[in-house]
Amino acid sequence: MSPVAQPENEPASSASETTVIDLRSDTVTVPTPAMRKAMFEAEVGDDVYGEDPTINRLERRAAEIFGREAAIFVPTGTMGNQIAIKLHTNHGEEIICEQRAHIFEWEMAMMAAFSGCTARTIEAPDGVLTWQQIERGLSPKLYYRQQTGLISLENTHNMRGGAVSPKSVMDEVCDEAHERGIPVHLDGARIFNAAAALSMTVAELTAKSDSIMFCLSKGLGAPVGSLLVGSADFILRARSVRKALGGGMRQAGILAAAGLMALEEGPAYIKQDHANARFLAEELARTPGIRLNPDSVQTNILIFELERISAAELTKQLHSRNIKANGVGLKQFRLVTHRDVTREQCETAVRIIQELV
Ligand code: TLP
Repeated sequence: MSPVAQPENEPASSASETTVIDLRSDTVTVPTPAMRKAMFEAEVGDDVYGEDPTINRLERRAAEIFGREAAIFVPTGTMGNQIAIKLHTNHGEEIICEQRAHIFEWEMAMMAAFSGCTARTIEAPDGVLTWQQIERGLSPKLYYRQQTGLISLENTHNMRGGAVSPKSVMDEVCDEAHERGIPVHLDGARIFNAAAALSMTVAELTAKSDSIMFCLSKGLGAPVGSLLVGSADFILRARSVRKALGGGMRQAGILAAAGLMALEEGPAYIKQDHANARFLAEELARTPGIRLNPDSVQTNILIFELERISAAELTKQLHSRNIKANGVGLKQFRLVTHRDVTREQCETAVRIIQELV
């Protein structure tokens, strides 16, 4: 196997940890002192035997919040998505998803490697995949055509600048898919951001999806962990697939304790993250050398086009000024706000980006 490169955006060794402004992702938050205390005090047991009381509490609470029968704690969003894909599909089927969906672009081709499926991608530049678009990608029900095994939605849509899909659009996709016997999975890594932007509960917003994956370790601020939510039978089967993937984590209640705090208290911080992203968007939209429609920024992610400098060069220059941020295309750049970045830090970041572009 040929070696592959390490990320070019490894922290500059000269950067002082205390002054670095990290806008690479909302995955970078560190646990709060209260989370660390909860982790320290967590009651634990062997979760493969179902005996970790903190994990059991987290799973029950997640199911309750989403109005579903059951939930399973998984180490990563990727594992949650891939378990769902495995359970919903058969080898040789197609999965319909948006062209820049995380399951297609960032999950190591696991839909093929693990579930034997190919992606039928559909481009939705605004990040909102509608039934009208999906319908064109459906396989005809003919014995000599590979079949659509699953439709996967992503809300918010990461690589489309944190775009929010409204409930009406998701509901229509689910209704039409279900009429044709096709299940719908929701990559809801940032579903709490979507719900906050729409001022509704995650249970309302996701009511018709067959399964939902959401991350504790993004906007909610936990150090580790995601949940897959669905029917009791689906989650029981998910336990076997999680074990097969090496995701049986034993005394992981120390992680679930932080996750519980993130689940209960994290949603309250999201509005602030959105306001900070809006601030960045408005400032950067009027910066020469940057192309961005500020109205497209609805949540905590901004993606904009660079007109003069490459994304790799901007990443490098920013590093030397103690700001971490990444490109998501040759000239496409992403900034993500989160709990560990303040308005003042956003102001500093804007000033430095304006100097560099
Ligand atoms: N996204 C990460 C990177 O992988 C791009 C990030 O920094 O945004 N679904 C969506 C929509 C995601 O954005 C991510 C992570 C995942 C799934 C996977 O979560 P993890 O990283 O926990 O496997």
